[in-house]
Amino acid sequence: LGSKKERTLAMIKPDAVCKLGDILQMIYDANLIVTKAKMTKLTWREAADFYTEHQTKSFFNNLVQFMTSGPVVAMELLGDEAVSVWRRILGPTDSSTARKEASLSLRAQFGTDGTRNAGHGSDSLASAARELEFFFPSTAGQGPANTASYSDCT
Ligand code: DGI
Repeated sequence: LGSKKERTLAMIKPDAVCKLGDILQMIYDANLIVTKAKMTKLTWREAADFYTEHQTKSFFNNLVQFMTSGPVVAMELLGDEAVSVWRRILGPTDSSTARKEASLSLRAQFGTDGTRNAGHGSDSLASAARELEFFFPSTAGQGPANTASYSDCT
């Protein structure tokens, strides 16, 4: 009652994929459920497309360079207020800023700076819808069906 189940897109960036176990523990402790997961190496075009809203920014090339430097793990997380809960787990965008806070967020623990910051989380339900469709398209293409998902895991 009063709870709002949401789905959000969480992504473990190339610098933190080795910490996947620790990160899954944080997700579990926050009462979020992993309903879809995929490890993939983004092409330049895919990363640029994912971050298209930042294409005019000075840091865009560094961002895409970093995001294509190794595999990422994309997950659909389900839970009460999943969008804001996951963002809170991530912490501030810049990992150096994150480390100045009292609580050790994911970015404080596993990131390095403003570019290499360990993780991504959708910033709204609208972004979540777009970003989930990006990694887990509802219209399956070639290869194994990508629609496998727990219905709710409750
Ligand atoms: O939603 P966030 O990832 O916390 O932040 P965002 O959507 O504003 O930016 C997306 C990513 O772009 C962020 O995770 C890292 C990079 N970025 C954002 N602002 C800066 C930046 N990188 C650098 N180097 N400097 C910035 O000011």
